[in-house]
Amino acid sequence: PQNLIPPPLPQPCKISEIKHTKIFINNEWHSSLKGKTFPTFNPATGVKICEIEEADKADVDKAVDAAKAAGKRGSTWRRMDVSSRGRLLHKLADLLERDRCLLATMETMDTGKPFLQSFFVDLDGSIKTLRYYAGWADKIHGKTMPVDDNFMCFTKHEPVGVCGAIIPWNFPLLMFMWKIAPALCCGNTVVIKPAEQTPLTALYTGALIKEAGFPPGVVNIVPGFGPTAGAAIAGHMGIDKVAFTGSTEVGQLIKEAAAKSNLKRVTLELGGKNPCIVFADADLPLAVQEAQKGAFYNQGQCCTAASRVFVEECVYDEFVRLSIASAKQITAGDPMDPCTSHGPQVHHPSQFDMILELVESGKREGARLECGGYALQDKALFIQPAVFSDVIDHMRLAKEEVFGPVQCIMKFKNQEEVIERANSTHYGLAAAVFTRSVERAMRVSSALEAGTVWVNCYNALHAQAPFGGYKMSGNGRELGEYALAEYSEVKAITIKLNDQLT
Ligand code: TXE
Repeated sequence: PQNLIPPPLPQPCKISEIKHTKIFINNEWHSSLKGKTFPTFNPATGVKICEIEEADKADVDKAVDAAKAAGKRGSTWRRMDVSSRGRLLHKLADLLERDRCLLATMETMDTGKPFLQSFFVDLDGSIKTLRYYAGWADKIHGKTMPVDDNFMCFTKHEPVGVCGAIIPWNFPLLMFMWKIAPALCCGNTVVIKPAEQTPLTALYTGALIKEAGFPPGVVNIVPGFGPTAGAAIAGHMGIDKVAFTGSTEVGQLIKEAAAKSNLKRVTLELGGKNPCIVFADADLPLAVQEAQKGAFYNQGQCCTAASRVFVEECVYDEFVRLSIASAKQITAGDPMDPCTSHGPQVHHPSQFDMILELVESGKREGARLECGGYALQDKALFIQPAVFSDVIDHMRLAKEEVFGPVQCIMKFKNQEEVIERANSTHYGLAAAVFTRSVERAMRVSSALEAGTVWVNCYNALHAQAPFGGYKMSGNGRELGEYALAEYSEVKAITIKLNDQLT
């Protein structure tokens, strides 16, 4: 009907000044104890946005003291009604909705991701994660167990205590929420370190946490570097659990530091080399579109990136042809422009160089670069999306996480062979299957060694569904009901009775 005019697209806001650049402890803004700062840059222009106060070990100690005090027995936070805890998480979600445009603009400024993606994906996911866990706050039940003899036994789920979190730069605000929302809904307190490349939205959220009414010390934010502030969290004797998202190498360091300090609980969400399998009976245009979304979304900087696309022999040439045509239509541009779908890589020079290096390695090793794969000269950190065909399993491109806009297409002959090849990696985060056969979809998704399998879709993530990796892609699960177990201790209380309960 004529009167159904679509609403206008959201537009970025003007941000003239970044107000929150300090360390957030006890709902207050603190300067770095060592007096150090570090810059954050806009990757679309290469221009410095501002200086951030740098947290180091002593600042982390201060934050842990605050978190411990906020979570101790008898504190306001521990005495708070569970339904009020849920209300606070909803209130924080309300404030994110109020400041959605500003937060999306800030996220785009700091990461380079296209504004509409920040607005519709990162902000939407952040708000939904908060609301999902807000709903859980008063539903974290124990059980009653029938036990032998004259006893009664029940379990109580209690907070773990101070939860440390170390997050990456690809989805700064969303990863912040994936960590704090389940931690808070289970009654924990938090010390969280944003990535040094992208601290802005985390710090802005500090102001919202205070405005929402969380008691001081419940959430503390320590911007800083990995080997200093990050390592201080992983090895801290006063932190009871650490949740990490980042590289597999650093994940190993975190687990080692946790083991060598106080055996704190560890959850890890690490890298992936995710297979995306396209059978000849698939809806081919859909498979092309989704596989490419999987490869290029967020400039390829996704742990779930579809970095090994296996295509059945008889549709291989057609799939490659359609993928090239689709990739060539992408024009990288100003991420603030709502029409842009592909922005620059995050300001992380070693990552940028590594992507181009892997493209070179692919050419050297005999893969066929069909299009893209070069830095756009006149622009800061832009890379034209690349499509490689004829990629063979032993090539670096097929084995290493590229973390950039590079699609690698490989050929397979039959189902057993492709399952074997898809699983022959140390990673096991995500996988996808494209087929019209339900039988095949079930068989292949059962055989794949991955924490998530998508059927006829890609990157379909929901706050309600668990997310995490098999093998070296991680330990534990985030999101969904499963995450609650990672943020709770279970206490069994056994009561001696005079007689058996009948
Ligand atoms: O990651 P790091 P980098 C993968 C991806 C990418 C590679 C390297 O393959 O190419 O990792 O990226 C903190 N103790 N992913 O070097 O270093 C760091 O400050 C404690 C996958 O940027 O792992 C940041 O906050 N913490 C990924 C966080 O770890 C340390 C997302 C991630 O940085 C530390 C990002 C230390 N010793 C990269 N060293 C995903 N799973 O989504 C660093 N850190």
